[in-house]
Amino acid sequence: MSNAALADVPHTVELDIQPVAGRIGAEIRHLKLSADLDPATVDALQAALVQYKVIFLRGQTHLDDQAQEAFAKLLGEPVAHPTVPVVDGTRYLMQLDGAEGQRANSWHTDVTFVDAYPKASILRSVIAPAFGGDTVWANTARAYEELPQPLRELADKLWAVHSNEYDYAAIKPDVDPQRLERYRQVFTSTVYETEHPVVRVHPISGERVLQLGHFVKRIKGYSQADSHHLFNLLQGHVTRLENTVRWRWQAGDVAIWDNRATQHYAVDDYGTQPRVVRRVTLAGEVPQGVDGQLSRTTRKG
Ligand SMILES: O=C(O)CCC(=O)C(=O)O
Ligand SMILES: [Fe+2]
Repeated sequence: MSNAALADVPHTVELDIQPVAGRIGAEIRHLKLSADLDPATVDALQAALVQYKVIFLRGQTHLDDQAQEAFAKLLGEPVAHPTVPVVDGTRYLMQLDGAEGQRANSWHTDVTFVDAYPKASILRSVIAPAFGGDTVWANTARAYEELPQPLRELADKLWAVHSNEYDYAAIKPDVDPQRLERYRQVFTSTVYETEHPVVRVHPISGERVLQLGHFVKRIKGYSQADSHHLFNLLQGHVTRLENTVRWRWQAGDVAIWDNRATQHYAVDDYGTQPRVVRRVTLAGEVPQGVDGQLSRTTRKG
Protein backbone atom coordinates (compact mmCIF):
# COMPACT_ATOMS: atom_id res chain seq x y z
CA MET A 1 0.00 0.00 0.00
CA SER A 2 1.26 3.49 -0.76
CA ASN A 3 1.75 5.99 2.04
CA ALA A 4 -1.23 8.01 0.80
CA ALA A 5 -3.49 4.96 0.99
CA LEU A 6 -2.22 4.10 4.46
CA ALA A 7 -3.16 7.56 5.67
CA ASP A 8 -6.77 6.85 4.67
CA VAL A 9 -7.07 3.67 6.71
CA PRO A 10 -9.05 4.50 9.84
CA HIS A 11 -7.25 3.18 12.89
CA THR A 12 -8.42 2.85 16.43
CA VAL A 13 -6.23 3.43 19.43
CA GLU A 14 -6.26 1.27 22.53
CA LEU A 15 -5.83 3.40 25.62
CA ASP A 16 -4.47 1.89 28.84
CA ILE A 17 -7.63 2.29 30.93
CA GLN A 18 -7.86 1.26 34.59
CA PRO A 19 -11.27 1.71 36.24
CA VAL A 20 -10.91 3.42 39.63
CA ALA A 21 -14.34 2.66 41.11
CA GLY A 22 -17.15 0.29 40.12
CA ARG A 23 -19.64 2.68 38.57
CA ILE A 24 -17.71 5.77 37.51
CA GLY A 25 -14.16 6.91 36.90
CA ALA A 26 -11.09 5.48 35.17
CA GLU A 27 -7.42 6.31 35.10
CA ILE A 28 -5.74 6.52 31.72
CA ARG A 29 -2.09 5.54 31.95
CA HIS A 30 0.88 6.08 29.68
CA LEU A 31 -0.56 9.05 27.84
CA LYS A 32 0.99 12.51 27.66
CA LEU A 33 -1.67 15.15 27.05
CA SER A 34 -0.82 17.81 24.47
CA ALA A 35 -2.22 19.68 21.49
CA ASP A 36 -0.33 17.23 19.25
CA LEU A 37 -2.35 14.09 20.06
CA ASP A 38 -3.47 12.33 16.90
CA PRO A 39 -7.21 12.25 16.03
CA ALA A 40 -7.59 8.56 16.81
CA THR A 41 -6.28 9.10 20.34
CA VAL A 42 -8.60 12.08 20.79
CA ASP A 43 -11.55 9.92 19.64
CA ALA A 44 -10.55 7.23 22.13
CA LEU A 45 -10.37 9.82 24.93
CA GLN A 46 -13.83 11.16 24.01
CA ALA A 47 -15.24 7.62 24.05
CA ALA A 48 -13.64 6.90 27.45
CA LEU A 49 -15.10 10.14 28.77
CA VAL A 50 -18.64 9.19 27.76
CA GLN A 51 -18.21 5.65 29.11
CA TYR A 52 -16.46 6.35 32.44
CA LYS A 53 -17.77 9.94 32.90
CA VAL A 54 -14.58 11.10 34.61
CA ILE A 55 -11.09 10.18 33.48
CA PHE A 56 -7.86 10.84 35.36
CA LEU A 57 -4.30 11.23 34.10
CA ARG A 58 -1.40 11.44 36.48
CA GLY A 59 1.96 13.09 35.92
CA GLN A 60 0.96 15.76 33.40
CA THR A 61 3.50 18.14 34.95
CA HIS A 62 4.61 19.29 31.49
CA LEU A 63 1.29 21.14 31.05
CA ASP A 64 1.32 24.86 31.71
CA ASP A 65 -1.72 27.14 31.33
CA GLN A 66 -1.27 27.57 27.58
CA ALA A 67 -0.70 23.86 26.97
CA GLN A 68 -3.80 23.01 29.01
CA GLU A 69 -5.87 25.40 26.88
CA ALA A 70 -4.34 24.08 23.65
CA PHE A 71 -5.08 20.46 24.62
CA ALA A 72 -8.65 21.41 25.62
CA LYS A 73 -9.32 22.62 22.06
CA LEU A 74 -8.91 19.05 20.79
CA LEU A 75 -11.94 17.97 22.83
CA GLY A 76 -14.26 20.88 22.10
CA GLU A 77 -14.65 24.64 22.09
CA PRO A 78 -13.28 26.25 25.28
CA VAL A 79 -15.46 28.87 26.97
CA ALA A 80 -14.66 31.22 29.83
CA HIS A 81 -16.75 31.24 33.01
CA PRO A 82 -19.74 33.63 32.66
CA THR A 83 -18.86 35.72 35.75
CA VAL A 84 -15.44 34.79 37.17
CA PRO A 85 -12.46 36.54 35.43
CA VAL A 86 -9.90 34.30 33.69
CA VAL A 87 -6.36 33.73 34.94
CA ASP A 88 -3.99 36.45 33.65
CA GLY A 89 -2.40 35.58 30.33
CA THR A 90 -5.07 32.99 29.45
CA ARG A 91 -8.31 33.11 27.48
CA TYR A 92 -10.42 30.54 29.31
CA LEU A 93 -8.70 29.35 32.46
CA MET A 94 -10.47 29.61 35.80
CA GLN A 95 -8.50 29.20 38.99
CA LEU A 96 -9.79 27.82 42.27
CA ASP A 97 -7.47 28.74 45.12
CA GLY A 98 -8.37 27.35 48.54
CA ALA A 99 -6.73 30.33 50.25
CA GLU A 100 -9.16 32.62 48.41
CA GLY A 101 -12.11 30.62 49.67
CA GLN A 102 -12.65 28.89 46.33
CA ARG A 103 -13.51 25.57 47.89
CA ALA A 104 -16.28 23.85 45.95
CA ASN A 105 -17.46 21.71 48.84
CA SER A 106 -21.01 21.14 47.80
CA TRP A 107 -22.41 18.83 45.13
CA HIS A 108 -22.84 20.47 41.74
CA THR A 109 -22.60 20.25 37.99
CA ASP A 110 -20.59 23.18 36.60
CA VAL A 111 -22.44 26.33 35.50
CA THR A 112 -25.98 24.87 35.34
CA PHE A 113 -27.37 28.36 35.97
CA VAL A 114 -27.11 28.97 32.19
CA ASP A 115 -28.94 26.95 29.53
CA ALA A 116 -26.08 25.61 27.35
CA TYR A 117 -23.76 24.85 30.26
CA PRO A 118 -20.37 23.19 29.58
CA LYS A 119 -20.28 19.66 28.21
CA ALA A 120 -16.98 18.92 29.92
CA SER A 121 -14.42 20.36 32.32
CA ILE A 122 -10.66 19.76 32.29
CA LEU A 123 -9.11 20.34 35.70
CA ARG A 124 -5.37 20.42 36.43
CA SER A 125 -3.86 20.30 39.89
CA VAL A 126 -1.26 23.07 40.22
CA ILE A 127 -0.63 22.79 43.98
CA ALA A 128 -1.89 19.74 45.85
CA PRO A 129 -2.03 19.50 49.64
CA ALA A 130 0.09 16.78 51.29
CA PHE A 131 -3.12 15.25 52.59
CA GLY A 132 -6.82 15.99 52.15
CA GLY A 133 -8.43 18.05 49.39
CA ASP A 134 -9.70 15.06 47.36
CA THR A 135 -12.46 15.56 44.81
CA VAL A 136 -15.44 13.21 44.45
CA TRP A 137 -17.59 12.68 41.33
CA ALA A 138 -21.03 11.06 41.10
CA ASN A 139 -22.71 9.33 38.16
CA THR A 140 -26.05 11.04 37.43
CA ALA A 141 -27.07 8.48 34.77
CA ARG A 142 -26.70 5.56 37.17
CA ALA A 143 -28.61 7.56 39.79
CA TYR A 144 -31.56 7.87 37.41
CA GLU A 145 -31.37 4.25 36.34
CA GLU A 146 -31.58 2.93 39.89
CA LEU A 147 -34.67 4.94 40.81
CA PRO A 148 -37.84 2.90 41.29
CA GLN A 149 -40.02 3.12 38.19
CA PRO A 150 -42.72 5.45 39.67
CA LEU A 151 -40.02 7.86 40.81
CA ARG A 152 -38.41 7.85 37.36
CA GLU A 153 -41.80 8.70 35.86
CA LEU A 154 -42.25 11.57 38.30
CA ALA A 155 -38.72 12.89 37.74
CA ASP A 156 -39.22 12.76 33.94
CA LYS A 157 -41.90 15.46 34.28
CA LEU A 158 -40.17 17.80 36.78
CA TRP A 159 -38.42 21.05 35.98
CA ALA A 160 -35.99 22.87 38.27
CA VAL A 161 -34.93 26.51 38.46
CA HIS A 162 -31.13 26.87 38.68
CA SER A 163 -29.38 30.11 39.70
CA ASN A 164 -25.86 31.25 40.56
CA GLU A 165 -27.45 33.11 43.46
CA TYR A 166 -27.66 29.90 45.46
CA ASP A 167 -27.18 29.28 49.15
CA TYR A 168 -23.59 30.31 49.92
CA ALA A 169 -23.77 29.68 53.64
CA ALA A 170 -21.53 26.62 53.28
CA ILE A 171 -19.19 25.82 56.15
CA LYS A 172 -15.65 27.04 55.38
CA PRO A 173 -13.85 27.36 58.72
CA ASP A 174 -10.41 27.94 57.18
CA VAL A 175 -11.34 30.93 55.05
CA ASP A 176 -11.49 34.61 55.91
CA PRO A 177 -15.21 35.59 55.70
CA GLN A 178 -14.36 38.84 53.86
CA ARG A 179 -12.58 36.91 51.08
CA LEU A 180 -15.56 34.60 50.86
CA GLU A 181 -17.91 37.57 50.52
CA ARG A 182 -15.71 39.16 47.81
CA TYR A 183 -15.79 35.94 45.80
CA ARG A 184 -19.56 35.66 46.23
CA GLN A 185 -19.94 39.17 44.81
CA VAL A 186 -17.82 38.32 41.74
CA PHE A 187 -19.62 35.02 41.23
CA THR A 188 -23.04 36.70 41.27
CA SER A 189 -22.05 39.95 39.47
CA THR A 190 -24.59 38.89 36.85
CA VAL A 191 -27.48 36.85 38.24
CA TYR A 192 -28.76 34.05 36.00
CA GLU A 193 -31.82 31.88 36.30
CA THR A 194 -32.40 28.90 34.05
CA GLU A 195 -35.14 26.27 33.90
CA HIS A 196 -33.85 22.76 33.20
CA PRO A 197 -35.78 19.49 33.01
CA VAL A 198 -34.78 17.38 36.03
CA VAL A 199 -34.17 14.52 33.61
CA ARG A 200 -31.95 15.26 30.61
CA VAL A 201 -31.29 12.99 27.66
CA HIS A 202 -27.53 12.80 27.12
CA PRO A 203 -26.86 13.90 23.53
CA ILE A 204 -24.15 11.27 22.87
CA SER A 205 -25.03 8.21 24.93
CA GLY A 206 -28.82 8.70 24.91
CA GLU A 207 -28.80 7.92 28.64
CA ARG A 208 -31.21 9.74 30.91
CA VAL A 209 -29.44 11.68 33.66
CA LEU A 210 -30.63 13.54 36.76
CA GLN A 211 -29.87 17.22 36.32
CA LEU A 212 -29.71 18.72 39.82
CA GLY A 213 -26.91 19.98 42.13
CA HIS A 214 -26.44 23.05 44.33
CA PHE A 215 -27.52 25.68 41.81
CA VAL A 216 -31.11 24.40 42.07
CA LYS A 217 -33.31 26.97 43.78
CA ARG A 218 -36.63 25.18 43.58
CA ILE A 219 -38.67 22.62 41.68
CA LYS A 220 -41.12 24.40 39.42
CA GLY A 221 -44.74 24.31 40.50
CA TYR A 222 -44.03 23.08 44.04
CA SER A 223 -43.93 24.90 47.38
CA GLN A 224 -40.51 25.56 48.94
CA ALA A 225 -41.12 22.71 51.41
CA ASP A 226 -42.13 20.20 48.73
CA SER A 227 -39.25 21.39 46.51
CA HIS A 228 -36.82 20.54 49.29
CA HIS A 229 -38.28 17.08 49.79
CA LEU A 230 -38.26 16.29 46.07
CA PHE A 231 -34.76 17.69 45.61
CA ASN A 232 -33.35 15.77 48.58
CA LEU A 233 -35.06 12.56 47.53
CA LEU A 234 -33.56 12.62 44.03
CA GLN A 235 -30.23 14.24 44.91
CA GLY A 236 -29.72 11.53 47.57
CA HIS A 237 -29.65 8.93 44.80
CA VAL A 238 -26.96 10.91 42.95
CA THR A 239 -24.58 11.10 45.92
CA ARG A 240 -24.83 7.54 47.25
CA LEU A 241 -21.25 6.40 47.90
CA GLU A 242 -21.64 3.39 45.58
CA ASN A 243 -22.31 5.89 42.81
CA THR A 244 -19.11 7.90 43.29
CA VAL A 245 -15.37 7.93 42.70
CA ARG A 246 -12.85 9.81 44.84
CA TRP A 247 -9.53 11.13 43.57
CA ARG A 248 -6.42 11.75 45.70
CA TRP A 249 -4.60 14.55 43.91
CA GLN A 250 -0.93 14.99 43.10
CA ALA A 251 0.29 18.18 41.43
CA GLY A 252 0.22 17.62 37.65
CA ASP A 253 -2.83 15.33 37.72
CA VAL A 254 -5.60 16.12 35.24
CA ALA A 255 -9.25 15.13 35.65
CA ILE A 256 -11.65 15.43 32.72
CA TRP A 257 -15.35 14.95 33.38
CA ASP A 258 -18.49 14.69 31.30
CA ASN A 259 -20.32 17.61 32.88
CA ARG A 260 -23.61 16.35 31.37
CA ALA A 261 -23.57 13.12 33.35
CA THR A 262 -21.86 13.93 36.66
CA GLN A 263 -21.83 16.07 39.77
CA HIS A 264 -18.71 16.71 41.83
CA TYR A 265 -17.66 17.87 45.30
CA ALA A 266 -14.25 19.16 46.43
CA VAL A 267 -13.69 17.93 49.98
CA ASP A 268 -12.66 20.82 52.24
CA ASP A 269 -10.56 18.95 54.80
CA TYR A 270 -7.09 20.36 54.03
CA GLY A 271 -7.13 23.24 56.49
CA THR A 272 -4.75 26.05 55.61
CA GLN A 273 -2.52 23.95 53.30
CA PRO A 274 -2.18 25.51 49.85
CA ARG A 275 -4.38 23.98 47.14
CA VAL A 276 -4.74 25.41 43.62
CA VAL A 277 -6.50 23.92 40.60
CA ARG A 278 -7.09 25.40 37.13
CA ARG A 279 -10.01 24.54 34.88
CA VAL A 280 -11.00 24.86 31.24
CA THR A 281 -14.64 24.21 30.34
CA LEU A 282 -15.91 23.21 26.89
CA ALA A 283 -19.07 24.64 25.30
CA GLY A 284 -22.14 22.46 25.72
CA GLU A 285 -25.52 22.25 24.02
CA VAL A 286 -28.91 23.32 25.38
CA PRO A 287 -30.27 20.32 27.34
CA GLN A 288 -33.34 18.39 26.19
CA GLY A 289 -35.83 16.69 28.46
CA VAL A 290 -37.37 13.30 27.75
CA ASP A 291 -40.22 14.96 25.81
CA GLY A 292 -37.77 16.98 23.70
CA GLN A 293 -38.39 20.28 25.48
CA LEU A 294 -35.32 22.50 25.75
CA SER A 295 -33.91 24.28 28.82
CA ARG A 296 -34.36 28.05 28.87
CA THR A 297 -32.58 30.93 30.59
CA THR A 298 -35.22 33.23 32.10
CA ARG A 299 -33.04 35.83 33.79
CA LYS A 300 -29.68 37.41 33.05
CA GLY A 301 -28.68 40.53 34.93
O1 LIG B 1 -11.39 21.98 43.50
C1 LIG B 1 -11.80 20.97 42.90
O2 LIG B 1 -11.29 19.86 42.99
C2 LIG B 1 -13.00 21.07 42.00
C3 LIG B 1 -13.52 22.45 41.96
C4 LIG B 1 -14.69 22.55 41.04
O3 LIG B 1 -15.81 22.45 41.42
C5 LIG B 1 -14.43 22.76 39.62
O4 LIG B 1 -13.29 22.88 39.21
O5 LIG B 1 -15.40 22.78 38.85
FE1 LIG C 1 -17.17 22.49 39.80
